[in-house]
Amino acid sequence: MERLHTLERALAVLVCTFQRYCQREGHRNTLSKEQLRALLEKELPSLQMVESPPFQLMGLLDTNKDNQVDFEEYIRFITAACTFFHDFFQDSPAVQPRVP
Ligand SMILES: [Ca+2]
Repeated sequence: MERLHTLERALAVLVCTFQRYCQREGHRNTLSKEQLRALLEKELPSLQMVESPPFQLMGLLDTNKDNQVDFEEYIRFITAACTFFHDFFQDSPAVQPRVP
């Protein structure tokens, strides 16, 4: 596989993380409340300390009220998280984060 650049890797991680948690059970293209909770606990533990609990967050993310978080709803959440991180690191030195 050709080497991915930083933003390409970041996009792949965002998409693949969503898909990995969706495909564990149930609907294969959406996140249930339990899958959202698992994703947040394992992949975004630092954000949980400042955000609402997963079940409240589910109510905010699930804009079409089908009790699932689809990819578009997930990306809206990622956009909000990126904005939070941008604001948080606004005055920090510009250093590339380490991506495993
Ligand atoms: Ca939904």
